[in-house]
Amino acid sequence: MQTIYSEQHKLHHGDFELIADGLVPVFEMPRRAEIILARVKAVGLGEILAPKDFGLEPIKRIHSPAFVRFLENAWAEWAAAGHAKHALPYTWAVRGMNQTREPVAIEAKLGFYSLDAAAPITPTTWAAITSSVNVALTGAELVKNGLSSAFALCRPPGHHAAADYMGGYCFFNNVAVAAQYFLDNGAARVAILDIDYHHGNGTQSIFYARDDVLLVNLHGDPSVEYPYFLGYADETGSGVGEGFNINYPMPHGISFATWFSSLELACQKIQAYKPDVLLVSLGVDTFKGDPISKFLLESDDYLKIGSQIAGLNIPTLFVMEGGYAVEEIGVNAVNVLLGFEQSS
Ligand code: OKP
Ligand code: ZN
Repeated sequence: MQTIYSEQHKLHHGDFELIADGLVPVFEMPRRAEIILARVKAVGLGEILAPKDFGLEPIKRIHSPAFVRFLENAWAEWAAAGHAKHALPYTWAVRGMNQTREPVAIEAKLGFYSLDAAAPITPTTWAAITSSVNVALTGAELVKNGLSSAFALCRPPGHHAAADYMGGYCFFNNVAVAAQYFLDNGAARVAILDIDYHHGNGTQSIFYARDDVLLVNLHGDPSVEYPYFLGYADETGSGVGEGFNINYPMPHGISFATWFSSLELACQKIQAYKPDVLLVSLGVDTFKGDPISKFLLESDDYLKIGSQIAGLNIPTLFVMEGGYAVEEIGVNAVNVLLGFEQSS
């Protein structure tokens, strides 16, 4: 399997994120991608390719022009306002406040275009987030042109980002942009399987009213787990999209066997949909050693996940999302790919 990777990811390295304990050093760091790349090389997974530059048009098929403009200019506006530390939001428009009028002050724009304070913007974040989308799109192009699989080693991740908001370490929704690219280049139906520990709220909100994308999410129960405000089982899609969004929320501490039975159900739904292509939002924060998650998967379990996905026999693009047990992230992520290859 070929891997698409760009060194540009290193240009995004926030200093702090806000969690329950206050401002803490970011969990989503450059070393994550470096460890995965090292493991790809160590096992000889396949060729490693640099991304092509697809420009902003494919991004604007998913993200609003105003949001794209905000991200492009955010650091310059933040610096012009006299701030030197990395930009984080701190005020949000909740029920009853104006959620549609873009404010002028950059401090307010940050809240207007975000879900939380876990996506710091640095002077070079823009270069990293555009390269991450290009990594996903390059993988999509390879699969569109006939490869049976590819691994987009994206960083920063994307599945919490919606059409017009960032959050949860995510800025552009890499997997959603890649899914749209397939649809714009000949695919009639695509499926997205999101196995990151956290619900992919951004991907869900982007495709919620559509029937050309089947989205299946396996994740921690949002009543007790981030992102808290989306990801329940009764969210099944709207309008023509009714039935094309499927959530499998699971409680903290569940066994791999229970988790895997949800994966089997997910695969049945995907099989029945008969997609032209499958995209996997590949998070390995389901690992027992993950510092911010509460599932208990072990490294060998990831081989079985890859094997199960290979059983679908659909051209597959893996798109990297989360995983914060940094020293083990390479083994865990690449085990999914090895399990896939061994069963393909
Ligand atoms: C991104 B991805 C945990 C606080 C959560 C944000 C988590 C973003 C996860 N105590 N902060 O889905 O891996
Ligand atoms: Zn996650």
